[in-house]
Amino acid sequence: MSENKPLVGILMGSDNDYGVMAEAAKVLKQFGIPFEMIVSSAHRTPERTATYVSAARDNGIKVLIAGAGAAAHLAGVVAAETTLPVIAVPIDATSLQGLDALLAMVQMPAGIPVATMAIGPAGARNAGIFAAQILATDNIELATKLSNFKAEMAAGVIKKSDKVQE
Ligand code: RP5
Repeated sequence: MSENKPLVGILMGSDNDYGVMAEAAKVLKQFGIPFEMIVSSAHRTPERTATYVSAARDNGIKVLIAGAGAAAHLAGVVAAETTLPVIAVPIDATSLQGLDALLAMVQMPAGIPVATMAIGPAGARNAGIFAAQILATDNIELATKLSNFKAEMAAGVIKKSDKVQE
């Protein structure tokens, strides 16, 4: 994997989404996956979004992650412009606590799929892991890193279980 050429593009609808979407970035860094992040809104900057996404494949991007809150149509708009896999992260940005974004993302009509994660930081983290899993389908080195990650997670659970029995 080249360290410089981004394989994952992370879009977020507002700079206010950064705190959550940084979790996806952290995971990608952990797995040594090059990525880029941009703020681009489906409704405030529609042309910027379309331009970035429609060029993404030619620019070497393999997976797109879109995080947004409120009436969160960003992931759907992104998916409309590309045949790359799109992972959606609903963000808690309104008094509906992310349920609005979750429903907007998960209820895509037939023909334009997006893979919708959980609301908030856990969803962003899972988006990073899911992107890594997509990239690992033809990358044995990355697949090994993911196996080790799962083994470490399991060991952590067992260690905590031992503690509660003490
Ligand atoms: C969405 O609206 C963004 O993704 C953000 O989560 C939400 C609110 O945006 P700001 O008003 O905080 O910029 O487009």
